[in-house]
Amino acid sequence: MKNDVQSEAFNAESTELTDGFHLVIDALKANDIDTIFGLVGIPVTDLARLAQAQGMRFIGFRHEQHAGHAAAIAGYMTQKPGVCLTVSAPGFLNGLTALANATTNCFPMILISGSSEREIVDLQQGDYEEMDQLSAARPYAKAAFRVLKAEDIGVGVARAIRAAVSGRPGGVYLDLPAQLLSQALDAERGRKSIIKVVDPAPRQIPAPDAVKRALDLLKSAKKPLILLGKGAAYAQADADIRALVEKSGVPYLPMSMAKGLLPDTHEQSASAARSFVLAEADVVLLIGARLNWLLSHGKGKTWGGPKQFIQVDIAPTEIDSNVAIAAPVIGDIGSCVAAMLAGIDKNFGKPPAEWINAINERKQKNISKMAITLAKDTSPMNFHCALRAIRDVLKARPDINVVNEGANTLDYGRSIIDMYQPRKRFDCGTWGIMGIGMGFAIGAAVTSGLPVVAIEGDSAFGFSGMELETICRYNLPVVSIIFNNNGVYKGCDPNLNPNKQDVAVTAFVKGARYDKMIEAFGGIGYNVNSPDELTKALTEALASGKPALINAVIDEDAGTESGRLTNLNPQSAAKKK
Ligand code: ADP
Ligand code: TPW
Repeated sequence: MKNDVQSEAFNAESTELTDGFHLVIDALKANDIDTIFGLVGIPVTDLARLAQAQGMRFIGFRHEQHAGHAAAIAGYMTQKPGVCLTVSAPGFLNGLTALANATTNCFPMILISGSSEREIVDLQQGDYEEMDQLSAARPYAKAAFRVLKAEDIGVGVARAIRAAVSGRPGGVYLDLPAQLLSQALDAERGRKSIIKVVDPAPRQIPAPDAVKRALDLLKSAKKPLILLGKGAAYAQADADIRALVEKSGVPYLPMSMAKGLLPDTHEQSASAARSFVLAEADVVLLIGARLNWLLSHGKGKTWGGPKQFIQVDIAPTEIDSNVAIAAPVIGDIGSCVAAMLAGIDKNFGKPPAEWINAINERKQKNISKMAITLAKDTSPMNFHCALRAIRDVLKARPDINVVNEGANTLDYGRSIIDMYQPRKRFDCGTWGIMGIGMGFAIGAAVTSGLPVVAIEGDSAFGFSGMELETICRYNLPVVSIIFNNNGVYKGCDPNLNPNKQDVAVTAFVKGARYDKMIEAFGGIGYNVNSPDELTKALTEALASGKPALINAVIDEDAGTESGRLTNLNPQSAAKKK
């Protein structure tokens, strides 16, 4: 009988071989991952070629950060990790921002980067694009793995998928050294090493006593409120969430990316009375929303009088992270909401009429006031009339994905543009990051096959503007609308330099024509100065189904510094004290 070493050598000579490149693609495909967002170079060009040859889509970007954002938003939309592929060191670092943003926002994605020779990196002998990428990724990722042997690729990909989507979703880094990719392996052994992950995000059923405690508290409330976060949108428990809201009769507020989980026009939406309900509510049920800065950490003036919180979340350590949570319900949102829904029968009752009437009164007052502001056309346009024009066009197309970033453009956009379907609004999220625009737009268009309207501040757009070429190359139905007010926040700040050297720190070139940028790549450009022109351009661009960019000229004095976050600027905060 031959010993193992002899049989290994014999097999290698006589049987079919595979290699690291093939095994990575096989492992991704075995787990139904059909798209890679990335940017090629040593050592991953052949990996991308092979992916394409094997029937996967490879969407090539001009900068890795945007490929990473595309992967992250694909993960958020589908509950399958979006995959981003980069080269080593600089390419990896460019992608790392997106990975960190995905982790912060609880989006599942996997950043796969090629890396240089381990022996040289560890001895710091100066390899091409040398970097200890695994150590660099670890603090910014939910998990980070390196695979050194071709036969471990199946395990590496399986662990990355599980880490990305189970529990609280997040970003995972997978380090693939160049040597691994070219390592040969007996094909049969390779095939056997691939793992098809079974139940990657197992349900986590809440404890019945936790559900009862939550329902008892909700039932006892005189002024209950439900707050839906993007975790609730991610969970894809749309029908049960709607039923919970409707059967309980409790008014609700959607966080930015949870808009559309129930249509913004729903009669129980308290969005138009947001400050009022946050200050007045006595019991607040949080579903997939954290009490972070976006909710003033659950305390202070925003939250007014005393209140008790019920929090539904998959992450037990989220509870009590800012204020005491009276009734935590830990589990996946689908299971938690279903369990709560089962406890809401006709004995549960409805919230007191005084509470509902008080909210409706506020809503009507605020809506009428806002209608007057929105109806006013200004020349040049302000944020309100430009957004009204967009809102009215999008009303007829509830299937359209909306990307939104900037300061004023984001803050006004969030409140003026209504959403009607879940997981259609993608924005700066938990970090308030600029630069998600074109990456999210491409990710959303590729993933959904539906049009995208990206509503962008001119500064925000600048972070990812070169991806217009990517949009045109893949002929994606993305219409970017640039709110061009000549600068960051505003375009009319004075230059404070005593010698009048340079322009103001917030200023850009005046009268820039962003529409010309897309024309350079064969897309359609529009330059608009009025709401009517904007309506016409957007309608025409959407009808064409082609890549388009609308340069919307906005009054350079219309915005405020930092949009609605003025109070977070150190100087303004100091002045207030
Ligand atoms: P928002 O910014 O909309 O307020 P956050 O990102 O702050 O939302 O909160 C999302 C929360 O949802 C996170 O705490 C996360 O743990 C939770 N989450 C995400 N997916 C699920 C899920 N499937 N089940 C339960 N909780 C989830
Ligand atoms: C990665 C800081 C917050 S908002 C903003 C910047 C630069 C742009 C605001 O101007 P814009 O919008 O887009 O023209 P508008 O509507 O007010 O005219 N770098 C990163 N992220 C953030 N958040 C910043 C800088 C910032």
